Amino acid sequence: MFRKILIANRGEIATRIIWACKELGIKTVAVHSDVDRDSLHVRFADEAVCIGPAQASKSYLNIPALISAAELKNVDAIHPGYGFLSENAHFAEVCRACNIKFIGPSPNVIRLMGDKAQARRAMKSVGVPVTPGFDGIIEDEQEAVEIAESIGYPVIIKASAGGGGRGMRVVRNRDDVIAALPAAQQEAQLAFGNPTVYLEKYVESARHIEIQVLGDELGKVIHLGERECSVQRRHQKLLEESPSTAVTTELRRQMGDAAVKACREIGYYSAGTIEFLLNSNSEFYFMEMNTRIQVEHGVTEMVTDTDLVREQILIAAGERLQLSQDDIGFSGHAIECRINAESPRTFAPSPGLITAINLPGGPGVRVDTAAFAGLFVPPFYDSLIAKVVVHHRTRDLAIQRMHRALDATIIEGIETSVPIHQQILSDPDFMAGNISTRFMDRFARKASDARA
Ligand code: MV4
Repeated sequence: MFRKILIANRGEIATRIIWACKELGIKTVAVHSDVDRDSLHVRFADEAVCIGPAQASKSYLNIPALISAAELKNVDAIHPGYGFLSENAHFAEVCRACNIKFIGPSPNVIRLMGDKAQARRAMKSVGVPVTPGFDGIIEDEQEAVEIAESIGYPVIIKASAGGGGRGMRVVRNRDDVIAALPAAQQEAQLAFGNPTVYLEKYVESARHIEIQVLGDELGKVIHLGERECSVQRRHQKLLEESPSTAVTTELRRQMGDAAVKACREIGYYSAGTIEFLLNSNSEFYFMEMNTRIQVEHGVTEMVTDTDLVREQILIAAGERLQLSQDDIGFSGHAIECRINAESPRTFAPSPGLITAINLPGGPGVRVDTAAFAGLFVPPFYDSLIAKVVVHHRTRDLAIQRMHRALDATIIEGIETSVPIHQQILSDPDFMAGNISTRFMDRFARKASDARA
């Protein structure tokens, strides 16, 4: 087992990882930028190292500074959290070369899944459903039109190096293709330094359903059911839940089996997520694989009574997975609301000083946060400041519990997304479980109509 772990992250996920380490009796080293000197993750870790100025490229993304800190403090492993270097295959390789265990899957798997066109091919070759499409990359306009017409409109142009919606264009006819192709290539070049794009059939008004997996280094893989992540705005998830109102026990088994089979075939270990599109006929298609612990892992932990970060650490230490598929039960319903420091109207970031804060508690309420009264929320990083997660026997009860929890969530000094969540939870379509990736567009229209 590891003696000491460095956490290459900040905010709520850094504290979440420290909690798991404490329960395992593992010492922790926090790293922080200049502006994060007084952060909670620094306070709760056993040791801390300043790794650079505020700008992430000079601190939390600074591989030499992180490795120096790891060597200085003589750690056995690095947990990358989510974001930052968590899906950087090069960083995982550098850790390996320095004899520091990277808590995540192998560099090769990170690299494979980071290339979305390659990931699609890999999934298809092991029998995971992908949408009809073209397995090569697009060379020119004429080829794009030919392929689009052979697939049949609508099709979607995606960046190979992409993910999270950047460099993506939905096209519905020949003219669209001609206009969108260079735009998508340019956007991909700008965002990822790689203009490569591919084409596939566009699945209309689908749900975003993702399957949580755990695999060990001995080849055992299990799944922990789904998370419903369709409530998103501009590819930023706002609220997640498990189970999905669209997933039956049988569909969960099918999607879970597909995810497990895929992970076995690619030699996946650690925690991971396979994202699927689910259409209204209950047909599902591979979208992307996330090779990290995700923001929304807590909803799965609540319905399956597991600790995914603890499992990740044990797996990285080379232990065999104690959990078997038959041990995984799904109990009740969990919902997570992401509380961001942002304007509830414009969604613009709202950094600043938290002058007062009250966080909810009581039965079935979990809050993951590194916020406190007196914290200055810096403008340099992601605006997520807290995750309120509730659990109850049924979805309706979980919604009521979330209303109660958000009513007690008082954050003064900055604007937050709490009011958005209160509105979403009161929306008739949301309450009926009638959601798709178009939910927030309809929601925004309804809100502006109501104001007019
Ligand atoms: C799709 C799709 C429909 N059909 N692929 C969004 C980000 C990236 N993960 C891929 N995405 C999509 N891929 C096909 N073939 C629709 C989306 C999509 C989406 C997916 C999940 C949640 C919100 C979304 C919003 C717009 C588009």
